[in-house]
Amino acid sequence: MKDQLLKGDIRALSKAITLIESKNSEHKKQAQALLKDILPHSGKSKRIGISGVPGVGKSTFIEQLGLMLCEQNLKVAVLAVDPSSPISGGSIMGDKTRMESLSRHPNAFVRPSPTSGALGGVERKTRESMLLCEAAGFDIILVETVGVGQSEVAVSNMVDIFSVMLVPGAGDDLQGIKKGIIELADLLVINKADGDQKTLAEMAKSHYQSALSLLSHKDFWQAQVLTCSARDNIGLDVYWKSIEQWYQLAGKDKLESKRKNQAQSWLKELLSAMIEDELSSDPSLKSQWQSALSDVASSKQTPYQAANQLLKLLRGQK
Ligand SMILES: Nc1nc2c(ncn2[C@@H]2O[C@H](COP(=O)(O)OP(=O)(O)OP(=O)(O)O)[C@@H](O)[C@H]2O)c(=O)[nH]1
Ligand SMILES: [Mg+2]
Repeated sequence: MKDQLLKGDIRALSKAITLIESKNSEHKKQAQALLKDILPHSGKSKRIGISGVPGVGKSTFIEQLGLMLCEQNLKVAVLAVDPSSPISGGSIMGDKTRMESLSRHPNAFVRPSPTSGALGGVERKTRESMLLCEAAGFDIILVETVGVGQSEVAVSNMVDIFSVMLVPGAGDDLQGIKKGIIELADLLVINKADGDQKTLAEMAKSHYQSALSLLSHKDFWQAQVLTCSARDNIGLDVYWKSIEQWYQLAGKDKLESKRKNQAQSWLKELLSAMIEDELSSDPSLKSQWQSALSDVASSKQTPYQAANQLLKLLRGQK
């Protein structure tokens, strides 16, 4: 599968992503072995995140942008992080993530969000799928996520550039978005700047520009505000110019150091999630994990004391 994948075979890529998403332990092993093999061939793409509340126009935007880039002979992969909870059922982004014209383009690969699992699991699968797409020779990876808190933070930690899409006139413009999300954004894109909404979009743009000017500069890049109409395909070229400008300003060194930091924080997050998983699922540790949880809840132990004890247990297990 590796050789086919490196040649850019889309079927091999699809199969490899299916392996990564599988719950079967044999598949999991195969997936990790494959990832290890292809890792040296990853890292060559531009990684772009696009988030925004449901209905803001993310899929329309990504489809138009994707088609524009495919026409320039670039290979574009689209991945999605849909944090729908298995409890509420169904996906938030639904069928609209299919992007039919883009999917049919020979230079494009569109993969919907993994359907199950907690955000952590979906996040891991998306990160790993991204590596596979890179090994398969995709120049650009677009990651769509719906604007509901956690998933935005997760996506901003796996991409080079994080864009947040907004629509004009959604109540008080500055309340339409949490400050935290503005801080994550490298690009704010006000979509649906067409028809009656055009003036509102320009007003929103200056609101956001002044809001952003109150925030401190990010290293080498000051977040930009753009308007566009994904429906009418207006402003997408300007958006892409900003992306290219970002890569130019970042240069090889800053890009590498950003990705290094992301990989290291991902390792740290994974490690603590795996430790928790081990404690809560291992039959011989489970009961101590449960008592630690109740002890800290009833103030019988401090979390520090409980963590120390659990760590001792884990060490003893070796
Ligand atoms: N007027 C106008 N409508 C748009 C524009 N972009 C998208 N829409 C419409 O807005 C609706 C939602 O578009 P989507 O692209 O599905 O939005 P989304 O953000 O992907 O939505 P979710 O995947 O559900 O989170 C659709 O009816 C689009 O036709 C635009 O630029 N202008
Ligand atoms: Mg969508």
